[in-house]
Amino acid sequence: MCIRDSIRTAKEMGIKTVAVYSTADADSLHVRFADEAVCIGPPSSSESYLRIPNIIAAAEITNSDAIHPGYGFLSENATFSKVCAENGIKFIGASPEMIDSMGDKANAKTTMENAGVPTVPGSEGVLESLADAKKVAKKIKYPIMLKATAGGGGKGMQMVTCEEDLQEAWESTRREAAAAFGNDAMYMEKFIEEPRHIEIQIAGDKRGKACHLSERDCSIQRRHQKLVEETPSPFMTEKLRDRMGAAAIKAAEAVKYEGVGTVEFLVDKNRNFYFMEMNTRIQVEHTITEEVVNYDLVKEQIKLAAGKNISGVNYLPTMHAIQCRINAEDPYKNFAPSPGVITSYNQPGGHGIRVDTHVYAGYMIPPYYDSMIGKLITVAQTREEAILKMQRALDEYIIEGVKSTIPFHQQLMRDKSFNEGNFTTKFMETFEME
Ligand code: MV4
Repeated sequence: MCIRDSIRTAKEMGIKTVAVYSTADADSLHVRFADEAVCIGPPSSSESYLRIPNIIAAAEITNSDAIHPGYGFLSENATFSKVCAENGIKFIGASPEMIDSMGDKANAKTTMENAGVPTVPGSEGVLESLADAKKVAKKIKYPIMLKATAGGGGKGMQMVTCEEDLQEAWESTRREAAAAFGNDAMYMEKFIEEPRHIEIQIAGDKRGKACHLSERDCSIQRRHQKLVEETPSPFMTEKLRDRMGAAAIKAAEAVKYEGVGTVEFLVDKNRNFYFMEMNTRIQVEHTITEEVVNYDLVKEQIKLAAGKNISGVNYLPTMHAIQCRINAEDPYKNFAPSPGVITSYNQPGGHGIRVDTHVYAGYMIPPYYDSMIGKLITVAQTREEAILKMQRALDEYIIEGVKSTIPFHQQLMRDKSFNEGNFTTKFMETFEME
């Protein structure tokens, strides 16, 4: 994670912390703020942050009781969760069985359908053959989506508009899935036009009891990378939140989900919603939920891991929060990565502003990892005020030496459709920098 979130929370809870870092991250703030730090390898994440034996060794030599995996790297790795358990280290995340079960998208969908959670009409589990695909498509009618069961997050899927295109799509999507995931099993769904991406934060305990913490609207994304998240969703109604919240709890309780997680839905223009995926980790955008329900979700993770029971009361938003992801990318050049040294840095502050970051003036953003510089969050009584506050905060945010997504967010916060709450997952396809 912005590994610092968990260090901060742990400190407040009186828990000693150990940071792990690669040689590219020796100067990172998480290294400075943890009680101890262990170097786990060279810059390449496959030789450091993703190398399970190195992480386990770091835990062993520091006598660590638990590992908080953050939100990237090994946070949804079933093998890692298993190896932690085998070594007597508490993995603050999902069980290996849960990660595997929800990681197989066709299986996750069938599980949810059987539990009574709304899903998109489509194949029953995975497709057996091209002929099977043709039959299902004829029944649900084009356009359809072919999806790799091992995919997710937009990888290994293709929209098909007519039967003539099905064979080629079938072959190419399977080839891609085989190469990317080593698994070419496919399933099919009716294509939902211009959906919104709205997800429900949930928390579950060891007894299998769950509650929800309302939604996040993540429709502003580009190539499956989220740029802005907000809660409540401008598309939400009390009735829809009740229904989606109940469906998310049903989903969590059906699999006896333990810990915090997210149930992702597609929502169409008529406010029909459909289960899409379940995330078995804390997410980058958990911050906005923390702000509107006024609760530290990392603390909740640690408490649930220690055996806390869920009361069954749901958490409803009392405020409006927006998060802009500040990335080292050039929005004028198709969001091309822009690593390098931050020569000058000033971050915004004041009432209702939160900045979660690991950077500072003089910090070098290495080219090896994702390009997130930080997360800028505003909280206010209304959406309108949260947007105005974000405009002010963005104008105060100075980052020199690298290009950042700040100009994009500045333009977005003044965009008419965005201000009207009138946007879907297609929004970024037509957005252009001025
Ligand atoms: C869809 C869809 C339309 N219809 N499924 C993209 C990520 C993956 N989790 C599922 N995705 C989609 N599945 C059906 N039946 C459209 C998308 C989609 C999308 C979903 C959420 C957020 C952004 C998106 C961008 C393009 C496509």
